[in-house]
Amino acid sequence: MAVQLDYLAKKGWKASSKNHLVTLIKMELSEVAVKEAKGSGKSLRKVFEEGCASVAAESSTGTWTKVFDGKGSGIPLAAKKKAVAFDLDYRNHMFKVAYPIDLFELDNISGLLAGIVGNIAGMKMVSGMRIFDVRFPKKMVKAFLGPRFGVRGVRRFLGKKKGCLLATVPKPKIGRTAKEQALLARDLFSAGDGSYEGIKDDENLTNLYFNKFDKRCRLVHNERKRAEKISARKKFYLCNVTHSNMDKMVDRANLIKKNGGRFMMVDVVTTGFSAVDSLRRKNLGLAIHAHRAMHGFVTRDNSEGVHGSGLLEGFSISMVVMAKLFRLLGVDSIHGGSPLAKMEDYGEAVYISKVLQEKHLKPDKKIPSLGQEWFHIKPVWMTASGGLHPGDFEKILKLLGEDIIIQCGGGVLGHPQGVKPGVIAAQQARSLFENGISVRKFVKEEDCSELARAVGEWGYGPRIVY
Ligand code: CAP
Ligand code: MG
Repeated sequence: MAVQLDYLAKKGWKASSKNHLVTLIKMELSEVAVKEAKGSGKSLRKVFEEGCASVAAESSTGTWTKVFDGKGSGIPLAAKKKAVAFDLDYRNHMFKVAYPIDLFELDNISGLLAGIVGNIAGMKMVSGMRIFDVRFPKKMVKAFLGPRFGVRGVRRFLGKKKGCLLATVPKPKIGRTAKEQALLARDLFSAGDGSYEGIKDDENLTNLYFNKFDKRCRLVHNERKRAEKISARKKFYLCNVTHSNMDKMVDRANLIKKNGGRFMMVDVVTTGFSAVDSLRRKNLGLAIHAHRAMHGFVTRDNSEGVHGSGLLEGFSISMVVMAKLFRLLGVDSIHGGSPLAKMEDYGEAVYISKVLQEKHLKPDKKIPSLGQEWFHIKPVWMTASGGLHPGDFEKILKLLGEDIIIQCGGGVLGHPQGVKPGVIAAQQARSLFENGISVRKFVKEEDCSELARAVGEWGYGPRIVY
């Protein structure tokens, strides 16, 4: 689409951190665009520039052709408030777009995305695109509450001054009755030294005839209360309120509160930005645990270009962007991958933990990124999950730090000696790390320990979820 190149900033132009929202994009030109260029004698450089300008136009005030620009046309303001493409990297086909924030309703994520991401993946001249990052100016960050509890608030209500949190999601992911899930909670909370903190619903466990939400909520929280009394340690249950009807989610959240719960779990991608924003702004008094089910259809791209250089074949938005959006919207913890789990060839998990927890986030040296100032927005727990087992804890804690929830399903419930030994293996792995003792040394000396049996079964490094 030929547009006036006034959607292209002059070389060397820089966005204002105060008045612009900035996106970082990689874009591949389609065969149609390349062919057209060859046919019209245009250089590929020129076509790339046009493509960047088209993205800026299409995602702000422009369209594919000149339109009526007389009185009442809106053109003068459109020209003033237009986005511009800048910092073009002709080799890797990367570029940035700067949007004046007057283009957006400051506290409206859905509206923002309809602008900056809305139509651009549909452009004929583009054959692949990835939104690597978005950087929000202070005025927009200030429009959001961010997490109500965050890392410190959760530590406070759990009475857990330091160290990571351990949780398990029942596997099979669906199959237990509410009563059976409650009995599993009893095993998790009582095994070993009683220090295992959490149980979580799986992302697709909602309200099923054999595992009704209200019965599961009541029975598992009863086990939590029982365990807290016996162990004098606080526990948590990430109880999944997910539903496409907000009223039902609020009813479920209130039932969690009635049972003395401290967390609700929400599948934030399938319920959407509006649901998460509304749940946070209702201030229901519960920490929000965000599961990212379905994110793979947004964040995944198997082509070489996903690392910034090389050809990009798909259309995607990075987990870095998703993590930023949900931290802004106010979740207290979110699944962010793990340095060892599925999709880790992106090498993003460590940076995602920084996106979630640093106040003055710098761009990453390897991942195309923009950094972010977070102002009042609290740090968020990073949940590391996906094929993890006690043999992984040492590396994960070294790389991600201790403000994380390590979530093991099969890695605890699949222990060769059973569930409670699986919990004990996890407790041993955490305590070895906290005492600076190498797992390999321990396993060699204590070859009959539950941890040694777990390592004997799974070694070190995650089991890739097939
Ligand atoms: C992980 C997951 C899976 C895990 C846990 C979860 O999601 O959906 O159930 O793989 O099972 O609910 O934690 P993320 P296991 O990858 O988005 O964290 O430990 O058996 O892999
Ligand atoms: Mg799951």
